[in-house]
Amino acid sequence: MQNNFYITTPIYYPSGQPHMGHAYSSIIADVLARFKRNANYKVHFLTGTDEHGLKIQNAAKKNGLDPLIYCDKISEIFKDLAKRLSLSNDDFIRTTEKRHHKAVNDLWDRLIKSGDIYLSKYKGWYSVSDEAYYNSDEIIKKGKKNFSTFSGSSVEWVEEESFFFRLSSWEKKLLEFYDKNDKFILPISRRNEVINFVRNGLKDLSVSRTSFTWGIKVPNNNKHVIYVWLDALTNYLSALNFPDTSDILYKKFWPASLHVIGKDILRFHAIYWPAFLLAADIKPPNRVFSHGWILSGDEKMSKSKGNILNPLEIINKYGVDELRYYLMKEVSHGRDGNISLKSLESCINSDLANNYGNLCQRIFSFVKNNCNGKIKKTENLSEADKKLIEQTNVLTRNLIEIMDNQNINNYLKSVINISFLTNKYINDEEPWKLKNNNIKKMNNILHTSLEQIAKISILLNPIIPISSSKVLDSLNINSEDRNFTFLDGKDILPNEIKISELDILFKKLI
Ligand code: ME8
Repeated sequence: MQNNFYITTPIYYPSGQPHMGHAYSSIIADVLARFKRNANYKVHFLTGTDEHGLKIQNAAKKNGLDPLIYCDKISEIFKDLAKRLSLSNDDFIRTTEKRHHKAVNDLWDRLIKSGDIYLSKYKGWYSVSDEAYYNSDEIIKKGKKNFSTFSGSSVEWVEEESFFFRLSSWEKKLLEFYDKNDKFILPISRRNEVINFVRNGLKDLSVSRTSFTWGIKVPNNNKHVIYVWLDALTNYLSALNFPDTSDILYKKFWPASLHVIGKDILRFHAIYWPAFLLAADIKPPNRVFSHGWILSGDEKMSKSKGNILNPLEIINKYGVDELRYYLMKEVSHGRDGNISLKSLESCINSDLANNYGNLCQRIFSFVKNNCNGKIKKTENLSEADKKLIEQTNVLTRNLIEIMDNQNINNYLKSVINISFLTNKYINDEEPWKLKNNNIKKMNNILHTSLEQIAKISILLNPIIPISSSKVLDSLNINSEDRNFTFLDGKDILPNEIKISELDILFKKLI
């Protein structure tokens, strides 16, 4: 039986140009999607744009465009970003699509039928930039303006008729749900944060607005548009053709295996979303993984702070694999990470050019220049060969589990360490000195090195798909063999191999 894996990025607000935070969320999800495909899962990977609400209505107005025309334009930029980041998404959803409206209407109807929605009046704080309601104890006054202490965004006072979702009545059931599903929220620190928040008491949530029009209308009440977060979260269902629960995509992929999100949108995904779903009698997703922020200096990288490193400019200058590798290596699991051009360049030099790139280049050119591209291994491996293989086995032992906990950063550290050890082995074994007196031993060293390169390239494939594929192509490894079965001790390469030419993978930056 084939295992299914449904993974999503957040759907992005097309309120401005994409930035490094967007790239970061997307790359994490793409790495995990590719990893699961290589582990022989049937993967469905979704990304898209979140196009309703006041934030987008205001952005369109500022640009002098009708909201839909504005969204048509900016969502194309996000689609293009997905391509430029080498995302392997199977779908790109826009919340202005018909399939999405249908799903949101159905979810709303279910919540009405279950008695979880009622009409009242909202009086309180709202942040347009976060599209979020805040309690009075989460507000700080600075001069004449008020701000959320949670996000730092400015808030406005809102009083309007609104439909409410009975979130307060889901408090106990949510706590039971977290208890039963101890890995629903990762990392653990975020899980604790959510549980504490819920334990402190949940208030009913306003789920419609009447002071603007850009959104999905409440069924049978045109005065109200549905709160953009109830609308946006439903994208994960619409992309599987919900409400048709007999649809093949829905049957195969719901509940979602993993929502990748940033820590700023954790409450929406880990509290509101499972509550909406439980109320609508739909299974909640299996996991929400919350990553930290990309910082520049010590601040969150954001347009309003003017400290943006533009992902497209970085890709143009350094390459997409380089950016993907750097972000995954530099930022620790679930934590915030500081990025800079200086540390990007030093990471490219140390890990990609001097370590993995150098390993591939030195062995490929030696085999090409001295062995006519052909190597045959004999059975009597040396102690040094065996030691390297054993060290590699130790380092790869827990890799699947590490990735199943979304710890890409630790995964990469182990993989790059294998590359380092292989370079060291080559330096110690000096195969070039054996050319005239011990061809068999030299061939074994070269074959062992190529097998190591094959393993490292398969392991790096989810992170640097373009460069690692070049190496695997040059090793003439079929695409269906580029999977993790070697982790059970199987060799990847046959005893006798012929390699093809390999171009320089990574240029060293001076
Ligand atoms: O939140 N570092 O969209 P969005 C890391 N439409 N991640 C960052 C970041 C930074 N500096 N800045 C933003 C939304 N992000 C909603 C999602 S899902 C149903 C709806 C991350 O475009 C942020 O944490 O504001 C979030 O995960 C994602 O980018 C989208 O942000």
